[in-house]
Amino acid sequence: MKEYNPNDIEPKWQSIWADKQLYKSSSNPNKPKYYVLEQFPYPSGEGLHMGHARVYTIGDVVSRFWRMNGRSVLYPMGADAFGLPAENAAIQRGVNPRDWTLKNMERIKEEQSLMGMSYDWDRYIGTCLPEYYHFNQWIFLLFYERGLAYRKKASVNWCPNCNTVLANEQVIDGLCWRCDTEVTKKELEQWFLRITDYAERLLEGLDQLPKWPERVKAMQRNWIGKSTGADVTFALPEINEEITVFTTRPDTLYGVTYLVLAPEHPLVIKLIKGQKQEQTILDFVEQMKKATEVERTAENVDKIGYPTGLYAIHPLTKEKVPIWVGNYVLMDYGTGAVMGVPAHDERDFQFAKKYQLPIKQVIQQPEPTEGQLTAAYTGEGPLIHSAAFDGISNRKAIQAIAKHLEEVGKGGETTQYRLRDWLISRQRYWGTPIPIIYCDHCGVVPVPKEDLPVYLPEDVVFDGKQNPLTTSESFVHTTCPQCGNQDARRETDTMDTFIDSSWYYLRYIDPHNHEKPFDSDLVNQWLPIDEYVGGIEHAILHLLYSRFFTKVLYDAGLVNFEEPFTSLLSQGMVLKNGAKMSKSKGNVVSIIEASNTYGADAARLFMLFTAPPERDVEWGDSSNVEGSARFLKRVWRLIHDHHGLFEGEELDHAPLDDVAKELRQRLHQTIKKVTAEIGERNHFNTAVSAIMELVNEIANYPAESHRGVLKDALETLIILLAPFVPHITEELWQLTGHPKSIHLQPWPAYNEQFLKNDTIELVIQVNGKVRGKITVPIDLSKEEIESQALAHERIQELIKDKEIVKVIVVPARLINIVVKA
Ligand code: ANZ
Ligand code: ZN
Repeated sequence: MKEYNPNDIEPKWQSIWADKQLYKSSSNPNKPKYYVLEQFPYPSGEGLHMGHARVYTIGDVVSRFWRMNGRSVLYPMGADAFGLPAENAAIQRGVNPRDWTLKNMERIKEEQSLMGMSYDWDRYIGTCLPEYYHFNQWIFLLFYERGLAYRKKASVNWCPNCNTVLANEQVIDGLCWRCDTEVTKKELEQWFLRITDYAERLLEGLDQLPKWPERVKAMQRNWIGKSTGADVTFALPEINEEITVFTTRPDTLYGVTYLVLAPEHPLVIKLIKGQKQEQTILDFVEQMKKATEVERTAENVDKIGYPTGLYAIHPLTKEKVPIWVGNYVLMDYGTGAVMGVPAHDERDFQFAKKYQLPIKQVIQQPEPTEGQLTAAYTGEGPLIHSAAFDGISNRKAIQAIAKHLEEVGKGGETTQYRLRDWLISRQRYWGTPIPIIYCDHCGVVPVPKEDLPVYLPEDVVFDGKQNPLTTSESFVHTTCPQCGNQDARRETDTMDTFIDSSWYYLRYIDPHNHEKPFDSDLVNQWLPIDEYVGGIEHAILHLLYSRFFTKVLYDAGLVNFEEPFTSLLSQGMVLKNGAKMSKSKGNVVSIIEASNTYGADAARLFMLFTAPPERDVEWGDSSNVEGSARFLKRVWRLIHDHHGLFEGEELDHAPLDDVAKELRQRLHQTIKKVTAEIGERNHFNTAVSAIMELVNEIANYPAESHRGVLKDALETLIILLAPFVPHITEELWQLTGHPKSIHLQPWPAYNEQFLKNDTIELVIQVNGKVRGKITVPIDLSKEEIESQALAHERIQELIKDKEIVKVIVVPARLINIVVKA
């Protein structure tokens, strides 16, 4: 017998599969489709580790399973190839970002192949290639035409270390998501995508996604942050203006004792003009513009404010309310102005205490305290000091007061979203150039679609001090496509790389199309994606942007579905010594190392078997994976021990004895279980353990027993293992005399009839007490059961002197013999 040596058979089969293009996908009208996708890797130059391998292995099992189950499977791969690391490498090592990235892309492909992945490589896409980013530009222009891409001067998050603007999502606790540098603010003309127009649809769409983890949906809902409340308008007769505030609590309107404007609020300058505090407040405004959202609004941050000296008129009481400017009010939420209700809002309470502003209670507590409130009362209760609304519950008052405001023309019900428009401008080189030209005569001019792609220039300077695109004369200077003005300038910002990943799953369908991003008919055939495998870190950004893109493409008539991902599988991490594998922690087990040491099959099996896919897996020391390798050796030996079966041995046609029937039953139960665990639940771990139990059964099967059943069990075992461990099963399939690839085999079906037991155990009771057991054929008649029970040796002994009153047979359970002494 040949020893099991993964280092021999794995590379051999990988190259045969590649030569034969075994995994090439094509839509077949006779087969239902199944689209499996994993989030594509980032070619950062660090190589792939087992955390990556786990994602790919999960997707690969799903693809192989559905292929064997008669689906037309699409399973593509690519590289998310634009972004900062390539550019930083260019700066640090003096290499060309493109060469560096392309080299890393090749390396990743090789590493993925080492794991035995069944990708259709003909559909490979790299987002940094002009044939891909061409259509980033095409889609940008589509957004522009539809009024969904616009430019605006904005105070943006700025990372002084990366020298770039960051989206809100890329600022984590006030730090740059990449380099942990403290983020500051800066005013720049920036391009935005109007994702806020889609806030409600993005929210509602989540309800149509039952196969998404609740946790991910909750994170998206939270990010979109819908609030219902009311706008309330306060008049400023002295300067003939008004201030509108957004509140979720119109029920507290009679408790307003002051207003607070965000420092950036456009009215601030007008209000403080000529006031004593003018300069102090202007300085404060400047200071606040530089601060981040977290610095201004975190709970432990001191509330700071200045009175403007002016008053607004309360819309219902007509009382004068002082107007303040304060750090804790943000310009880009609601209206940038709030009504201060210190009695019922924690922040307002702190503010009022600090600046000795009046506190007016308008909701009654269940047990009223003596004198002043010592904290904001944020609970429910009937209204007090609220004129005509006194006595009604504050819940009811929310609507009642909003309605009243609408009647008197001072506001009304409204909805706000936390979601902000998507800032996509990056002052960086390694990204898609935004296809816009600025002309002194024509203004902002989109590059005509026929002039795309706008290529990334090569004649640029990488010194880390400026946007390299601005250093390319040949790029910046251009001719206006509208008026021919030769002094036009190109936009030098590039697009956020999240644009690339917002539609790549559509490009896989039609990756070589040079006319348009994709053919709509083809895309409509394959999408939505049936299973999308990826990390929880993308729960908000990537998944929200992709859903947004899909809805815009839907509105433009380019796709006929609104949600791109039907089912989402968020896999857990692979840990090493309790920590996430990462280069900085020095605990990485690379794909190359694992496949050399244990073989890809053993590594795959280990990760699939150890935990359900959503949970973390501890890689541990080598003994863990060696357990999986031992199991594979055992299977290898088992097949070899019975090689005679596959070499023309005459099989008997005798009826099956009990042992053979038992194995057959076990086999069919295993098929049923494995099929459901993979196909319905993605529980690969329990599927593998069911197969392991089957191996034990087969190993214990007596060699002299029915040989046909044994052969069937062994062949089926190899097929059931094929999605998990594709190399060893391919080798064994060939060794057992099958010329065609196992990966083209149909998935085994189970037979309902064989699942059932032939015999059944029944309990015998005498006067309700258990006295014995009998095993009878499952279809035995009641009379037969009764007579066998009465013939039972021990029972005979017990009832011999007694009178039998009656015998009760409960089918499939028991026989109760009722006797009289
Ligand atoms: C009066 C009030 C009384 C409020 C009360 C709350 C409790 P969410 O739920 O997050 O939408 N607010 C409104 N715009 C703001 C801004 N630009 N910056 C900071 N705070 C702002 O929060 C809405 C509440 O946050 C609003 O309701 C407003 O305070 C404040 F007992 O108005 B409320
Ligand atoms: Zn022009």
